[in-house]
Amino acid sequence: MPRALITGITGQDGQHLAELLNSKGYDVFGLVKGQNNPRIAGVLEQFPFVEPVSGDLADLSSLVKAIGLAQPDEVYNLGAVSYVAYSFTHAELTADISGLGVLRMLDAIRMVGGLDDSSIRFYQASTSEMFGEVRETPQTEMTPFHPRSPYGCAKVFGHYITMNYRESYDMFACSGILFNHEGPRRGLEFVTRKITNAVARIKLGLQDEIVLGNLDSKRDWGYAGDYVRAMWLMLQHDTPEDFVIATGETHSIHEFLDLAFAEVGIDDWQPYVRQDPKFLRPAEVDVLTGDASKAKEVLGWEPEVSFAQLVKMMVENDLEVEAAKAHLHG
Ligand code: NAP
Ligand code: F7E
Repeated sequence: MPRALITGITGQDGQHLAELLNSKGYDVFGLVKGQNNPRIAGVLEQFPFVEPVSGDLADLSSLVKAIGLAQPDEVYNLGAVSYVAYSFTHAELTADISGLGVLRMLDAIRMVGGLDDSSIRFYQASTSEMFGEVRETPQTEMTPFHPRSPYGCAKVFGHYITMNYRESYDMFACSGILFNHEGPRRGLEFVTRKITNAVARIKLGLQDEIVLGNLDSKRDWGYAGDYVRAMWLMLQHDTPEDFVIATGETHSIHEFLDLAFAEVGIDDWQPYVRQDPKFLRPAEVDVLTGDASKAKEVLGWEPEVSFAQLVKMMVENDLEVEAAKAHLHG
């Protein structure tokens, strides 16, 4: 059976990828940071087939040990400080984990696998945030980078060091440049889930309003379940290459609000939405649109879930989750 090590196993993508690899017959190992932590234990309980291995992207020796224990054929490096707003107030931490963490993982693979060993295939979670202040639309694998946050800057380093180790040491190392992808497992701090969770709570009479920042941003939003399929396909390809993964459609936060509120029968959301400057960022990424033609041609990858289906899925999930919580508490 093939063996895979996933960093960021407790995150949105880690959970989807673990399920996908398990369904394909992999032995799945998940890098877990920190000491005994009830939150992490709670997540891992849902994935009994995942073998947890202790390790932190800030600590090279822990990564060497984790690779030694898991003996993976494939490593998916999804662990990161991934919340862009947080990266402005924790810039050094973000550079350390989301940037240098990639270098540490690549070095750990070389140390365990042998210096010229390309037998461990490596996936790096690169991001559309590297395009930032976009130089052209749509963005492809060839579009120059112009990151707009410490997160984007750290990811540019991770992207280039992955490319550099591929070119220098003949490693099977590649990056997926993934545009925003969401779903019921999305963290509550990200704008899509923040909206769908609040919409559900408003519908259930548990909350009065949503407080947001910049409503003018536009994103190319896809479904996380579709995107982890692309990660796996990239590591099954004959050669290590980088791929843009996106839907090719851009939608505004206004449109997201329209669909999410319509799902619970509210046509005019203006009375429920307030803006607060505390959610504005020092620098913003205004609009992103990805061109995933290369992934379609080379990997045969295409997204299956539409924008409207995504919003519906997230609102329905939050209605269920919030109703169950309300029932439990009284
Ligand atoms: P997420 O839900 O925020 O998950 C991040 C994961 O990283 C968590 O499991 C977290 O563990 C782990 N982590 C944080 N610090 C770590 C450390 N020091 N050592 C080891 N693990 C650490 O992120 P996601 O949405 O699943 O995204 C997965 C990856 O894709 C990230 O690298 C993200 O930057 C990138 N990405 C995401 C998107 C998107 O739209 N979702 C798009 C492009 C790229 P704890 O739970 O223990 O904190
Ligand atoms: O913000 C605006 C905000 O935090 C989207 C990460 O997964 O995708 C994600 O990064 C937009 C921004 O995602 C609020 O200013 C308005 O313009 O959901 P977000 P993100 O910054 O695009 C990329 C591809 C990644 O790689 C990242 O890891 O929405 N916005 N009001 C808000 N955003 C948040 N979070 N909260 C608000 O109240």
